[in-house]
Amino acid sequence: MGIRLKIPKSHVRAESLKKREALIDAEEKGIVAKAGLIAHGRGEAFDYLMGEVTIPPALFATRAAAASLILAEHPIISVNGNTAALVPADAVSLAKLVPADLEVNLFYRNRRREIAVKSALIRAGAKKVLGTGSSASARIPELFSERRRVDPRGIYSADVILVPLEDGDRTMALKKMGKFVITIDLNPLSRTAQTADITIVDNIVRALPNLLRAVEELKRLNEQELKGIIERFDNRRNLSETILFIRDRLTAMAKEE
Ligand code: PTJ
Repeated sequence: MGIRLKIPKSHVRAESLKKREALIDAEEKGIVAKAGLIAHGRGEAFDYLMGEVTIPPALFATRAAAASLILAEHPIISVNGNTAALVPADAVSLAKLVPADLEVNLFYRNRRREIAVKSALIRAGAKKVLGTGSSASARIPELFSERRRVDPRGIYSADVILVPLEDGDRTMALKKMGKFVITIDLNPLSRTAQTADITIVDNIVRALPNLLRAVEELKRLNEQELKGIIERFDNRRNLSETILFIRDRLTAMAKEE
């Protein structure tokens, strides 16, 4: 057991420190991979550059993602260790609202982690979780990491897949299978961000609650209106706007005394 930090409420970085503690705790329980802690650090750095807030291009992408999930015939939410540690309840609520199935999909897969991630989702209220044990019997072609193991009832046969905190290889492989891929990734330069159909460049702790709200709101629209939202969205342009937002923010900060 590592050293536990007592975080004073008044600490300027209290929220960020709490998230770190939650991830360290989840790593000890087998939910988060060791590399998940490193990945979080990279995410934090990008979050810092954006001011740790949801920026307008992220909200725009969130609406397009919500419309895509609502229109999907067989949507799946792929859950890895960091997602299960940071936002299990939001992932479960989103799955219920869309409705979509939840599937455990791990880069660093072993039986202990599969069970730990599935249990975290069940504790958060999930009734059904795909992709563990013998149910991960299908394979994503041309993918050699453990991420290739998927559930035939889930990712393998899905049309729209939400893959938060992803590695680039699987996004590319899923695209080759003809899937529509939505990702949440704080790094607008990552291969995943650049390859997905819709990239929400935001911290998953803000992005999932926003996505929930967007699905709730857009569910009232008809099919044509939802298709219009997706057609007006261009991922390349949105990523460019994100990068320009960071540039402008840094330029403004550099000019401050
Ligand atoms: O649980 P597993 O075994 O599936 O492993 C998960 C990790 C995250 C270790 C694995 O997928 C991995 O190695 O991912 P990468 O290639 O490091 O990519 C993770 C991406 O997520 C990076 O671009 C980070 O900037 C981004 N990221 C990290 N934390 C957050 C985030 N994006 C949104 N919200 C975050 N909180």
